[in-house]
Amino acid sequence: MSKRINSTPKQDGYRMPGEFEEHSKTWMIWPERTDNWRNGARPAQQAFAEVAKAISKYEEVVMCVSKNKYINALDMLPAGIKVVEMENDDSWMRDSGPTFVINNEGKVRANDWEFNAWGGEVDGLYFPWDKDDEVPKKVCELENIDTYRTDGFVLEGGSIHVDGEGTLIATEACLLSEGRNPSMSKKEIEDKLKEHLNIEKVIWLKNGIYLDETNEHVDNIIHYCAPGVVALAWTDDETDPQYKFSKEAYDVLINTADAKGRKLKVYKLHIPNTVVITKEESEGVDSVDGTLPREEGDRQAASYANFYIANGVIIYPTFNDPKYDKLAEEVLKEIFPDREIVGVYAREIILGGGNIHCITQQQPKGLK
Ligand code: KQY
Repeated sequence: MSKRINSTPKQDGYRMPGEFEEHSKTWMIWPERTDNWRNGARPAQQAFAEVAKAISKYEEVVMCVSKNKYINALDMLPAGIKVVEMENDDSWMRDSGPTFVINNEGKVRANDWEFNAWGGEVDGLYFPWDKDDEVPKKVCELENIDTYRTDGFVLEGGSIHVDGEGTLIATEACLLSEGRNPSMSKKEIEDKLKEHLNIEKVIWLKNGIYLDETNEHVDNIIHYCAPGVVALAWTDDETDPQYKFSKEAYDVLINTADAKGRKLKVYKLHIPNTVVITKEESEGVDSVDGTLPREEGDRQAASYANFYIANGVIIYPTFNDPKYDKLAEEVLKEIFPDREIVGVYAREIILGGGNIHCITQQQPKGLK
């Protein structure tokens, strides 16, 4: 049985490992809400199945599915993927799921952050979100992993990236947003992150990806690839509003030492040509009060930085972009010469507001 622990990971000698450290498995949630996913969520389910299939060639994947969609998911997923019943409000395991931590003996625990659908009553993306908020507890119960619950402190896993060696990168646009922890100062938020992830230094970027509905999660603009190495979403087009965001982030990253005093090596990952919602795509989404509308012509926050590192492989989003899909693959090959680089067509995922990193959550390999 999993217990709730009243201290903090730091006090107990646990730290959040880098995503590039070895995993025991990947957790995902099956998409189904028709006010976010078009055409009864069927195209999104196919895309999620492709992502799960690609990862499962390298490590175990567990797909959490509501009671209603359990048989549908079983039918659509290959036999090697474990399917477990778990109620949810949507399918963003990076954000609603647990953030695992590990100690020097290889024992694994997890942070169970308070989740409020990216901004609660201020600018949250749907209501209610109580089932999502229970996901970490249920995942950890299945794994017999003890948790640290942060009642009163809201965070999503996609709003942080760590190197596992003391440094965390986040955006001010997200972590200091009104809908998360408005009564806490920047310093208080940093202190909380230090206690719960066992880091020593936060590198603050101002913004993330232009029009990202999560208030600009960091995992859409950068990816920690190894200690001292970061991939950054980039554009050379100075007239694109993204240019300012990426240029400012670049300047911060190349001019800030990490917790170990290292200078960061920054790789630029050019964003794809602008992805916008078509009329047909917009019409396929049920419009519901209190949920973000999906309008024809809306620009999507598409970025190749939203890839996933699994054991021996990088799973990165492609957009059928004749130029930049290939360029992203080349840059990723240069960054990760020892991993395979696998692209999965991700248009249906970005139409829901996120990408491959946002729908996956790694559980580190422990010794248990
Ligand atoms: O990008 C993410 N991490 C999640 C996006 C949530 C979108 C909900 N419509």
